[in-house]
Amino acid sequence: MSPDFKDLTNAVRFLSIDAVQKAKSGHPGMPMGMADVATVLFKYYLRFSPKNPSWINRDRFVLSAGHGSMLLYSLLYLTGYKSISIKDIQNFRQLNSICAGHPEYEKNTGIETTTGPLGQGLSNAVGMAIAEEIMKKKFGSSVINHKTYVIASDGDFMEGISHEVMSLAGHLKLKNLIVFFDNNKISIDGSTNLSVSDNYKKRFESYGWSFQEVNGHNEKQIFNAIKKSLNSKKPNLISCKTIIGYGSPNKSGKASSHGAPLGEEEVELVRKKLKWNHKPFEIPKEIIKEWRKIGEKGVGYEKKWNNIFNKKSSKMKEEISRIINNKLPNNFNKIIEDQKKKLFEEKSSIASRQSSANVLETITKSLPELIGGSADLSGSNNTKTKHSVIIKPSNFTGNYIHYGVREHGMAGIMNGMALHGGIIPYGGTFLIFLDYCKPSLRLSALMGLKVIYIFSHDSIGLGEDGPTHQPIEHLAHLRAIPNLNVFRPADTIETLECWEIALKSSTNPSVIALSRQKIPFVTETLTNKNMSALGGYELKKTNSNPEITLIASGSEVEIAIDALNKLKQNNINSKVVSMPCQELFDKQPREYREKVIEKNSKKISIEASSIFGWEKYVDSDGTSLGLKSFGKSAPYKSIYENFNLTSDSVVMIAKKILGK
Ligand SMILES: Cc1ncc(C[n+]2csc(CCOP(=O)(O)OP(=O)(O)O)c2C)c(N)n1
Repeated sequence: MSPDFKDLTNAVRFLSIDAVQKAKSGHPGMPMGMADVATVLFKYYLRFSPKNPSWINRDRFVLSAGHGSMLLYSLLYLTGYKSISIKDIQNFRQLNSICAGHPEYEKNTGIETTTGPLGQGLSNAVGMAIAEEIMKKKFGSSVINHKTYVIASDGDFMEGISHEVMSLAGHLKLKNLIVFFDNNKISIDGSTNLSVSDNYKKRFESYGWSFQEVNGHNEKQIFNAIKKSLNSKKPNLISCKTIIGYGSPNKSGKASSHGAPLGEEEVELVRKKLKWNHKPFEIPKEIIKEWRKIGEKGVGYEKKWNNIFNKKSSKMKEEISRIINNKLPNNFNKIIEDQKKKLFEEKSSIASRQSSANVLETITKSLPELIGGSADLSGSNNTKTKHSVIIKPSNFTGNYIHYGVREHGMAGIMNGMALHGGIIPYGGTFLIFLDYCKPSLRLSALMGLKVIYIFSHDSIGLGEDGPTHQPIEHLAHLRAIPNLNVFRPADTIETLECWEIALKSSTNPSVIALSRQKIPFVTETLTNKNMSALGGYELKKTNSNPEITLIASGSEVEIAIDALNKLKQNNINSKVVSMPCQELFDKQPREYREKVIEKNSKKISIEASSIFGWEKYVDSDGTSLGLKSFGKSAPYKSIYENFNLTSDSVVMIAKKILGK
């Protein structure tokens, strides 16, 4: 007898619970509860290709309830992805196993993204759905026409980010987004009645979503709901009433099945109840065969798509291949080179946020994959240029997204666009509001995504808006995140260079911190070399044996140069090091670093920010100028004076250190 629907779903359930049991850790309840929904999706609807997990027009599948990762691994193994073997499943949650607890993202494996921090997957999926619409508009619906499916749990919808992104998805009418809500009414602390009384139907409908509710264990109902959603004009929420830990006599419907192995005895009871007479990790051949048949359908989907794609113009094919493979256009270096020359001739003293806008103005036309936006601060972040075209509901011709006041959503959506491929997202807000989007920014770094964060108003230099708006600890915080470049450029040339590096960094995100206030042009010599790529470099010195090295970033390079001139008048030789990116400087060879930060000199660092972290450059007999408290509300020059961030203070400190 050929395997039936129950056999298919039970294969998913038992692989999941046996892996969790073997690892003695993990979350069996969700895979047991959602096995039916996932099986209907993979069996009847999902267009995917295990033989080519990166096929550009595949449907995306996001497991926002990432704790249920065994559900995904089981599905990938069963449908025939080479990336997941039965051994990998047996190694669930072990060192270096691809089957990690919360796998986030693994390129070319079928693991699109599953999020540990609840709510993130929803935001990624919204980003993927936007990316799909943008690319469809660009290349035509015969080439890009996929869906984005998500499984999300109670916890996902409790998180604030879910509100931000679902609201924007409704506004943009992302009809190709289909979210399955694992509505099992259980979270870790027990019943969701403890903390939620939302009327979900009203909630989702008020966002402009279509809402359906099904019994999440009824194949037909699930099938029909997905079918209906395929023709929807709105984003789709399918609330699936499920039983967590389905099949477990003593733990189903209870929080106890959520996040711990069921226990050997209970697993045996589940085997009896679901009539699964197979040993752990043993899936009968006929059932595997049936699952593999589902995976093999992908060859046909892809073949059909290739036939269409191959008939497209070579220009289009090359362009798609370029942006999918993260390659910049051939003329990109020339554009940067020419602009650098121009900037050097102009020597403009402008706010670095304005310099950033100028960079965007220069590159946007040649980089159609660059999709910008801001969380309602476009005019302040200078992220919108004359080449920006607004993306509107049901019209994705543009290259600029008004995210609204949704910093967290913006960052999660940018991750989703980067994960989708074919898009380089950049988005702006004030540096202070890093606090409102940091969880997603951390995931950009963890997943190694090319996402560019434009954080303007980067210090007390923003002035009168005062301490609530003045970032203090934020740069230190960002610099503590692995795999992230934090740039703070000092003038128009450095801003161009930092943008160039960010655009050429394929496996890490970048933050470009920008000043609100005007800053002078400080570059001394014109070179085609990207000096900011060294992280820090010698900008100016008064002789070859400086007694003092002044290390500064961004707007404080001006103070350092002023101090150098004043020190000279006091017969003290010094040098100024501009440090636009500590992460890149720290990667330079020791000889270079010791040459730039003169080993035998006394060091003073200057940054209008927390001094935390600068101690690595100034020895115990050096000093870091910065802030140890929150800022002040006043015109910016008086705030700088209030905190002794002036060239006179630098001179005084230098003299003191040198005993002069
Ligand atoms: C941002 C965030 N906070 C907390 C957690 C820890 N956590 C993991 S699952 C979960 C809630 C589980 O409830 P639900 O989302 O309904 O999943 P289910 O029990 O249905 O599997 C929590 C609080 C997390 N992963 N992310």
